Amino acid sequence: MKLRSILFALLATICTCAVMANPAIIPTPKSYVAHEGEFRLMSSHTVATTSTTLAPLTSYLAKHLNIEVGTKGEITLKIDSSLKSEEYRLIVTTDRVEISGGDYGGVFNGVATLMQLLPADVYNSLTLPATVACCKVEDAPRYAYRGFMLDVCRTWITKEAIMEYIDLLAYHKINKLRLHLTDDEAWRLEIKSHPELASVGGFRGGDSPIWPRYGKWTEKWGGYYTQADMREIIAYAKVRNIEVIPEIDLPGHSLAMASMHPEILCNYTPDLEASYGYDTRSAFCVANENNYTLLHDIIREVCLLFDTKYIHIGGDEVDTSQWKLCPDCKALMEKLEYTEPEQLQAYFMCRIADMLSEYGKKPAVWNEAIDGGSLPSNTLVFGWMGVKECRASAAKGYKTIVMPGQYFYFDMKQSKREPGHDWAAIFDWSKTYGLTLTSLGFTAEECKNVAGFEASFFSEAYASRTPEKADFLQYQTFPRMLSLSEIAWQSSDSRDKEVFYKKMTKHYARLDAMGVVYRLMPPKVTFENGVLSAKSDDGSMIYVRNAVTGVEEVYSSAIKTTKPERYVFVSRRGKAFSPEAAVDGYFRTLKPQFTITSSMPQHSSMTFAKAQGYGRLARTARTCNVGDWVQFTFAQPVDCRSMQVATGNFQLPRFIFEQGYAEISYDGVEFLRAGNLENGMYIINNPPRPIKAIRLVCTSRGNGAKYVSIQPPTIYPKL
Ligand code: TNX
Repeated sequence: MKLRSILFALLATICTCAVMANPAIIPTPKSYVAHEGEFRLMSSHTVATTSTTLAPLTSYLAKHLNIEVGTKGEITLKIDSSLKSEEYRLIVTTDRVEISGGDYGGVFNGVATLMQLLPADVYNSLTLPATVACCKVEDAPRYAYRGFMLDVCRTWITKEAIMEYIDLLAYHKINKLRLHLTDDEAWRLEIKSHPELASVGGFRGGDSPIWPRYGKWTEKWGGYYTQADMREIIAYAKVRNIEVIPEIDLPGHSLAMASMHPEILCNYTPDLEASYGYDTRSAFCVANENNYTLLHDIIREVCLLFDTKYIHIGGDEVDTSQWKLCPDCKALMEKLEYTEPEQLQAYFMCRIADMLSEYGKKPAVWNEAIDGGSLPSNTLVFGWMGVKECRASAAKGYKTIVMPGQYFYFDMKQSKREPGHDWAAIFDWSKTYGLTLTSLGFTAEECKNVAGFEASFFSEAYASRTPEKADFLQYQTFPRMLSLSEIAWQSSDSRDKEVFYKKMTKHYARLDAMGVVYRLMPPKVTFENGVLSAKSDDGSMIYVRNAVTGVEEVYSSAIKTTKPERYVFVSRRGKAFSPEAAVDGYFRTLKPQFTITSSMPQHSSMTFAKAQGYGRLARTARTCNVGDWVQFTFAQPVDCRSMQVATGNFQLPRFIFEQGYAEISYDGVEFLRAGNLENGMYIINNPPRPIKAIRLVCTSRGNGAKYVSIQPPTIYPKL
């Protein structure tokens, strides 16, 4: 008995030490050494510095600590030139806290670590006195570039929302925010020499020349940043050690520009029948000299506005077929003895790079931009398409940012039935966390050219999901952002998913205090011997919904049942929530035989038969117009609990009937009007009788796409 209690006591001591020696700091510092005792932060304490450079940081920290800036300074910040850029040392003793950094960024990193050593309400409103365990932290990042890219074009994101998001990045030592400011759907930055670019191009739909291809179709919708707004964003980010890098996406992805200024396009008359008259060409004509005059105006203003050394000038997904049809581009190719249109892109990018160098800036580009020829050797390349492209860029000697979609596109879904894109992959935090350059096959030479990692959030699927709220952006990017933060910072290549997951779940209390709507892992559901149970390991509460009655309650104990498929579980804590979890039976779908008919002709290769086989989606040969319809007719009437029929790609509200309604037939003859379409789709729950056919009827004109996609129906059986 005695021996057992001694053993217990010993174990308890070991555990406490382990916890003390390992506070859940994300990203993990190089070295954390725990010391005896604790520092007690009182409201009478002050933050002090003798460095004028650090003055903004003293206010930033004092505000979070709920104390004043002063001269006495129980908490002191200083620059120590023996430390490198972004390196820091944090010493906590019983009577003081000292943060030294190699530069502003280093001290900021120390401040961010100190905040993680305090109670979580430091992110909200810190209660004093508060304690910090004595320790010494010595730390520095692995990569100087730890970035995040935000697409503010497909979804308009306000200045205030960007600033709030900057705080979240800063807390995790992400130090670059790249703003994707122009795209096919919008132009978001004021250019004083061409004010219409933003004042007209910042809005789509309604009477705007830019048609509404994503979300909010029924209204004129959008916004833009004035140069004064942008200066505020830059300054706000700078205090938080974040550099704002602009992207002007050229020469493709320029449909918004072209909708306002069709004269930038290639010199031929396109066939606009499939797109209901909307010219969807999106690339600048390379041969038109006036284009370079316009672009010089833009580049000049962008260079003067942003103090970063790199300006991203795009270069992705250029539709070179436009240049092949253009007599002027063809003549230029001949003159320059080019054989491939990609060479024209390199020519174009080099000319823009020349403009940048006039203002002392360096070019940053997407990976395709280096395919058609060499760019200046100081170009920074962003490898998004895949690992192969990142390695190729690094092998050619370009400084490269590694961000392949299948690890770093946080607009991808986190599991099969959640919202988001899926073209690159479906993945959660663990895939991003697990990445190492060596496991991806990078050679030592290639690794030397990797300047860092970046994650991105493209916002096509956000526009239709109440963009006024931060929920979707935050849900998609947290906790995946924690993985990015960790791998871009931590010097070692060792990865232990279980250890990191435990650390994340401790960090969740901080995300709660920050008010983040993050994604929890779904509860683990098991069904054995007639007993259904659910478990979570992240401090969340589990709720269970009866799928037949719709009643939801807190899950407190295992459920005895012969129908486990009737129960759906979800975890929640703070504002965070998980996707639904249940036994497979709940998610089972029916695939009854059906045919598609339509007033619109079908696409030549993506035929209706493709969708009828429940394989891929089908396409029409042209966009829709008022009165167009698509009908799904079942061989036998279908008895089900829910049926969803849809135009458009799931989760990507484009190629759809923007507006319309559904008609339902129980006999195949008489059609009754049902509800309106939402994001191009219609869902009927608990139909009173088996369904013979559903027809979707369009009440709006085409939205600027060239076709409508048609999905096979999703049908859930009765439970
Ligand atoms: C690819 S990333 C694109 C974007 C899309 C994104 C959606 C890149 C250079 N081009 O235009 O928004 O996929 O995930």
